[in-house]
Amino acid sequence: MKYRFLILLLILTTESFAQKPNVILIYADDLGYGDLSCYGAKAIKTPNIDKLAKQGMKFNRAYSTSATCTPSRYSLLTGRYAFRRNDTGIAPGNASALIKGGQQSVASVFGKAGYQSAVVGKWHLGLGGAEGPNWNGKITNGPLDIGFNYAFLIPATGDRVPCVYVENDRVINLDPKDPIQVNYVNKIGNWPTGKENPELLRMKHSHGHDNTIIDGVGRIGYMTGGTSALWKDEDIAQRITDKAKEFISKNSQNPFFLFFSTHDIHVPRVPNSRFLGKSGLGNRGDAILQFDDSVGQLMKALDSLQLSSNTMVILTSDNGPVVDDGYHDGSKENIGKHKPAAGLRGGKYSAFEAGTRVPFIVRHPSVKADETSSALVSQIDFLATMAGLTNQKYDVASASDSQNQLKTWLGSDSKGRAHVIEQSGTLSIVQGNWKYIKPNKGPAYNANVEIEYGNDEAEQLYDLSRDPFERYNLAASVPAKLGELKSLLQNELLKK
Ligand code: NG6
Ligand code: CA
Repeated sequence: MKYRFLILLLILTTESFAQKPNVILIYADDLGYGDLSCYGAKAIKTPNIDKLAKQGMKFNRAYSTSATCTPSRYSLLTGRYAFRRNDTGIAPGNASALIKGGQQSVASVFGKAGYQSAVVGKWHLGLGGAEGPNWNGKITNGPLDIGFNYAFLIPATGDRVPCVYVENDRVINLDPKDPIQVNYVNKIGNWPTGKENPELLRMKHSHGHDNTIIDGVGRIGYMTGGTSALWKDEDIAQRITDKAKEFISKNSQNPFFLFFSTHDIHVPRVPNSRFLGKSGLGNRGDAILQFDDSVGQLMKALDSLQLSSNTMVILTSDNGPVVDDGYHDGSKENIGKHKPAAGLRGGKYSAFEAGTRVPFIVRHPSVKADETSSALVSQIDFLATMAGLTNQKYDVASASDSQNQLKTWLGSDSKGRAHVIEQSGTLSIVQGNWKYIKPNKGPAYNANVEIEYGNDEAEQLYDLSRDPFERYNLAASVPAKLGELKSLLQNELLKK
């Protein structure tokens, strides 16, 4: 009897070790390297994320693949650098799908491993075939067509029309008698616009965002119809957090992958009244608190379902920070001493470090808790690393830029990648401590967002170990390094 019990115990233990780990990727929008208290922020407290970092590993040299959203997300999900295509700039809200149905994605890799996968939150990778998304019917070429089993989406961004949720392949709460019409070139219908009726705005725009007014906020693009389907900006964070929690609890008995892609802290920042005014830093700070709260709720859900010890949690951001990205929301006036990029040069859109160096936290039972790694990490490796984690073969040709960096992400390799490439208006490459920025004719500075873009017709070379803020261009004085990085980048560009 006693032995039988022991054998049963042994079987149970072996089984629980053999159980495939769940994975949650928490992907913030426009969250900067210096925006979390665990990354040194003093003016704001992010207790839930700090706890995650304490239980896991923090990376201080981790990069998104691009300084804007669409290309970052494309690379993250496919394992191919978006710059290899020429159509992956910031996608309009009615763009057709960049990842076509049937194409390999990290979700299809998880699917082969027997996982249930969900994306909840911001998509911004286009939807539909060549003609774009059919907002009033079945939306093709969406997440369900590339391996996800469930989707609850903000189709593009909070500041782009249509301001409606898509669940799986349909707009939800849509009245068929009031169809949605969208146009990104000309005004459609008779709903007021920010340009014509600024007196109707509850949040004024500072640049752009003067097209159709939805819920008192001017947006990019024109829409009319679909009144019953319109979202409420102050509810978005809780709405998607609830959907994520539902997905976790429905899948507590089987392995799952959750891509929790928050709207926070992108514009328009319309935090819920629970957070409004709480950071003292304006709406941007309040949105950070809201984001931290969402993270806390998900971690609590894992704990209460006893899933924390078998779930890998990764928290990162799609690109660097911007304070005024088009609305007067009090973020600029109230920023005080807070440094969203921890003093790194540039910001969102930039070739300089602040454009793509982002927080990156991994919590996993086998990661050494409360440690910081300086390994070179890139989000491009997500697909191959997840294939490594789940022991899956995948189509290497279509994910050729992605490397299995599981050892690095779990902390046992302290070096990481040999080099990382980042896309902005130009391309940058980081190898070891050195960084090269490819010459480019674009603007050096954008006065609207008050960010240095890093474009220069001259070559730029920086030694990030001695000059982390990229002040001294060494292109002329260290020609050997310049040549090395330049040809490294050229070789990468030649790859198919
Ligand atoms: C820009 C928008 C900005 C933001 C960005 C996309 C204007 C003036 N600016 O064009 O507000 O929406 O696109 O951000 O319209 S991202 O994080 O999704 O890449
Ligand atoms: Ca973004």
